[in-house]
Amino acid sequence: MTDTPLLDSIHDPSDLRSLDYGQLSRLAEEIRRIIVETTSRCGGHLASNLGVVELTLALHRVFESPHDRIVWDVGHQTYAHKLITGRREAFRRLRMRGGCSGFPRREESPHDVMDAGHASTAISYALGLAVARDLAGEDFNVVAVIGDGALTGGLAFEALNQVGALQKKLIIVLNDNGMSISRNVGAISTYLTQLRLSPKYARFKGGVKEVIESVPIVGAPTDRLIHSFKERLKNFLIPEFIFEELGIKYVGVVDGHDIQALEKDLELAKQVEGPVLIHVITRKGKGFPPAERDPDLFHGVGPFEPQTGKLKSEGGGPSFTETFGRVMCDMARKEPRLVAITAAMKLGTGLDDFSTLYPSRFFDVGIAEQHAVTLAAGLALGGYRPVVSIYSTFLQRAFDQLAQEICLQNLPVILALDRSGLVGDDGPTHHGAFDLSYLRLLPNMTVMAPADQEELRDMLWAALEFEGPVAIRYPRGKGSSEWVGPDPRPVERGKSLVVRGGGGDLSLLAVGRMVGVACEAAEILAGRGIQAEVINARFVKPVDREVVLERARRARLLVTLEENVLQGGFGEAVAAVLQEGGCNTRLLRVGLPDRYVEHGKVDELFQTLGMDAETVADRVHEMLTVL
Ligand SMILES: Cc1ncc(C[n+]2csc(CCOP(=O)(O)OP(=O)(O)O)c2C)c(N)n1
Repeated sequence: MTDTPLLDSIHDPSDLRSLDYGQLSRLAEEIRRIIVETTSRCGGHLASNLGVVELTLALHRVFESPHDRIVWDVGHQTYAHKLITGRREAFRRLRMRGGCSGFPRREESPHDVMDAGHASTAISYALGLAVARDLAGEDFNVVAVIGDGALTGGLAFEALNQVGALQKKLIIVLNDNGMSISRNVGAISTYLTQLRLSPKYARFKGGVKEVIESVPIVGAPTDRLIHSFKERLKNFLIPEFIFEELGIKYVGVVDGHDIQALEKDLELAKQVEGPVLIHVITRKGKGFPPAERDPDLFHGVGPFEPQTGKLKSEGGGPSFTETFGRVMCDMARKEPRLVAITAAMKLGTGLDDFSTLYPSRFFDVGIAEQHAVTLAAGLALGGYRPVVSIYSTFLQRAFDQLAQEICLQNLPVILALDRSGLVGDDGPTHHGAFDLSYLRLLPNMTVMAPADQEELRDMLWAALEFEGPVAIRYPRGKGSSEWVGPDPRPVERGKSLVVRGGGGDLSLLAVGRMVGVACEAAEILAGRGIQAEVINARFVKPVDREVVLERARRARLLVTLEENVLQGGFGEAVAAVLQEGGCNTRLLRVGLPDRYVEHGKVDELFQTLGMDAETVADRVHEMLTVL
């Protein structure tokens, strides 16, 4: 049991105000110990959280949450915030069923301003809150905390654009650690590095301003000349003017691990009438050497040994992600036009080796999913074969780009959708619950789902041969195959595969990982004397109409199984085929419900949702008895 006397005395952020700076630094150490201990058991966003402990304490001492609103971008860095806002007990079961979410959730605490999980939203939220405050004639502070990684997202710039124009009282804390998940990318990131590495600018700034201000202004013609001279001098000497030029006061740079310094600047910012940005420098992984050395690996981790940081191995064959990474390298060797695009998820999507082997054919665009998709469209127009590797949940951002820039023009872009279906611990913001629905409705799109890693390999190779856009969606974690060789088997477009023969009056048509569940359910049913055929659908678009209609004509019951919301999913596609084919065969659709699914282990969630083999077998059995 970790000894944390100071943290034990904090039940509400107001309790922080009676502590002196010595006690605060000991409290920060206690919080770090709890974060490391808990994350080592439950997994989570370790490095980001260790980096913002002092910043969190300073924010909660200067501002009075929940009266003042602290809006955390992404929300993956809110562990210290949770620990000091009365959630110590729930934090013991971080990301587990019934325990604390790994992200802000309004239902958890009044200190969580919004439910979060996707990046680059904080400034928009904060501006909305500030506008609402002023419209209602209320009086409170609004603070948006956004990382330098999240600042690569276009949404953040759309917000800054309006922040500068509206001039509302609003504080933006830029938490700059030089890292997104991997090292941050792009011109803005280079610009921030320039500011960070030049603390002299911060000291120098005041002096330079005075010099500029002291340039005399006399008479009308000189006025314009002098003004333009001042502008150029300013831009040359003070690069932080990029924010100032947008109408946002800039304060920085501030050491994000010095609570006293942070408090001073936050207090200052509180006095400013319009928008102000405080540039805070933090170290990702601070205080836990393995995470400081390897912040990208420890950005989001599974269980590890708290003493050494050694990750606990899951065992078994390669994950879908690893398989994707390997196959991409194989394909790149044979297809020189193949290029890979990721939106700040190089490690998460398995493109690490690819980026080393083929640096000129690899593009990390930052947290910019919309741009990733349109960039792919441009590359395809230029004769290349782009593969956009992206988590299912984050592709939601780029729906219009898929519709307009990819599908309308039938461009040969491959979308590799990792983390499709339930992701488990990260919960509702991260489940890939909708992709089959939002992809299926787009003309020209082919949508595939492999049942295991070997089939992922086959589908990736096949996608290179298909015309037009192709999406391949696969889940987090390991599939059933132990080993994946390099040579693909052919995949015929729109054709399903029988994986278990049955008695003819019951067919289970399953998508992706649900093929495994269907096989298990068929086994259970066989034990009860009911023979069920299992078909791996492989294609959600186009659906294998021939097989569906043929089975429908002889079966008493068809069952579809998918890890996607039932609305607009595979089951609905099959229902349409049945209706159009004039079949009134009974159809049972198994899939995700019409609500956001909470966090927890995938197996547990499957059970709760009635999507595990045992429950599916029971439901099928019950239906057959009344048919
Ligand atoms: C739209 C979207 N794309 C991708 C992600 C995955 N993601 C979570 S945190 C993160 C990096 C954020 O970097 P930064 O804002 O600098 O925070 P840090 O972890 O460095 O503190 C990414 C890419 C996301 N949450 N949302």
